[in-house]
Amino acid sequence: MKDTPTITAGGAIFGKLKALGVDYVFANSGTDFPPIIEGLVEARRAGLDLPTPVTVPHEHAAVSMAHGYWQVTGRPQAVLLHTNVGLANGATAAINAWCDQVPMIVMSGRTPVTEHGRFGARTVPIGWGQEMFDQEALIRETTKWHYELRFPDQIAELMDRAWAITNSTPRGPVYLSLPREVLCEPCPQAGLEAPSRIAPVLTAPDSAALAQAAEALAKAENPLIIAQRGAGSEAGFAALSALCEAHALPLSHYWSNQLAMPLSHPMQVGADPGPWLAEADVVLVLDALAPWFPDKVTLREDATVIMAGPDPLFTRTPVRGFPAAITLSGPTDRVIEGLVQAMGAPQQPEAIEARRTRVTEAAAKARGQAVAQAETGAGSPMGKEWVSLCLGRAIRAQAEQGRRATVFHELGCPLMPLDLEAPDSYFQEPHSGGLGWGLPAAIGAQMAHPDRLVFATMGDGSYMFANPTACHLVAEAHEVPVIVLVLNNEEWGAVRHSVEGLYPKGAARASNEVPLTSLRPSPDFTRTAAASRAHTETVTDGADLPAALDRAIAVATTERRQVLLNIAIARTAPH
Ligand SMILES: Cc1ncc(C[n+]2csc(CCOP(=O)(O)OP(=O)(O)O)c2C)c(N)n1
Ligand SMILES: [Mg+2]
Repeated sequence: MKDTPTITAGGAIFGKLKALGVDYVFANSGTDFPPIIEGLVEARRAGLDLPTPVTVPHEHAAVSMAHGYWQVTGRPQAVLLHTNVGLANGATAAINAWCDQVPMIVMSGRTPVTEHGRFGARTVPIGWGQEMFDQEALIRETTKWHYELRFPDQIAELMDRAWAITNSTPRGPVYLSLPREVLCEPCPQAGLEAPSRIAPVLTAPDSAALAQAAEALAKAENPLIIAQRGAGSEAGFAALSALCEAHALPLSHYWSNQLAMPLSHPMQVGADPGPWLAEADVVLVLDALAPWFPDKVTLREDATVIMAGPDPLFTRTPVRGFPAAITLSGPTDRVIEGLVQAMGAPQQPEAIEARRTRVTEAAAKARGQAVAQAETGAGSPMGKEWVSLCLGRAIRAQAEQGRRATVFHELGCPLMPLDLEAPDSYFQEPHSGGLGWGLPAAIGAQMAHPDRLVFATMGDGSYMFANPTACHLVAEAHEVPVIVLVLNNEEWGAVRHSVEGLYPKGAARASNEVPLTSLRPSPDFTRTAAASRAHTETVTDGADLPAALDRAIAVATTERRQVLLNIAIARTAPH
């Protein structure tokens, strides 16, 4: 070891991350960072291949950028935060990543342990002020693995372990805390440029369970698939579409935060599984945390429920009582692949054709109704569905010119009227709902795919939760031409709906203004974005929206500049 060249441990981490396939380290620095910053420059000088460090002026945004990047690439990124305070600011976004099973390596400094006499020891009062007995506790429940670095020469091995665990089924964030004295020590360069020596664990469904599930689905008269988190990959998406086509299996996108099949697929029956569930004899629940509303849905007594996905029982959720007669455990695309093989060619062709006709008609009717409903909101102020309809049309026009698009939705553009086709064309906030995810996740996605059209659509409340100034700074600094649509109803509509839904005849609903939900006077959000030199417009009339979207796309693609449209949305009655 004596003759091996060394590098400051704070910089060694970057070299190893690059070797693990990390392109970006989303960072928010502090007094724990001198050995990281010094080490980074040393590592550059030493010629190590390094990820790009991104200065993100809020930790919630930093973690959410890593989240969005993973969603469109499948490659985990890293986040580097400042001690306990930075970690606490990033904790909500870690809850989101945990809920969505998004892999990432989260790190934060740990205030120096020593008070004097050692390089890196405490120098300023925050060295004492930021110390905790158990800093990892801030993020323990939302990570699969967490540890504190003790020795610099363990960096390469520990990072391999962190990477393998974050990528193992079910995926999820991991955390490493980094005491300043350790970061200051020299670390051997050997091993830093090597890929992981540890392979992630990818589970696969049990073959007997697959055979049972395939038989149940093949014999079912009224099967139904509920898919909430997509199909796992492009291959899974294509395989699921083909499976549903071949066997005439209807699929509902109930509270889905990703697409599992094209919305125009004849077996795609929309967001409400209610009427289908009432009749269903076999239900395949595909990676769905909460596949229906137990207070409103009564399943047939003889219904067989198949729970499938990376963690079909969602073992880290304390209370979840949905039945699961058959469980299929594995990455969603592997489960689908297994089902395709186990089901083979369709049996009972006559029954399948009869069902195909029935489902196709119902699906087409639901699509027609979604468009008609969206068109009722074309006035001033607009309905959210109208914005979706216009955006979907703009995206289809761009697709004809060969340009792909991804929509991020956080109380923004609802799924159905968008009528999207591609597997990674849509992401909604995780079911943990830690608001402020949409805009930074879209920026992370756009960093991965600079030539794609990326739309961040969100409510006015969600926009403010996103630390917009921090996000616009990153978008400008890294030339990220994200198109932000703020669907502005000047309120926390979802909170008001929740009050009025629980107390339909209550005092709050009868009052002029429901307390604690108003966001009036509404700030001029165009000025927030214009502060970072975005192209901005306010749109108040639905008739003006298509042209405004065209201008937004033109600016994003030709000038490569971020855009914000502040869109006036009507306050609606509860859903
Ligand atoms: C971090 C966080 N704080 C608070 C909430 C509670 N919450 C859920 S929806 C919502 C309102 C969202 O408002 P907006 O984005 O304007 O959408 P709208 O409902 O008005 O369409 C709030 C505050 C949350 N989910 N996450
Ligand atoms: Mg709102």
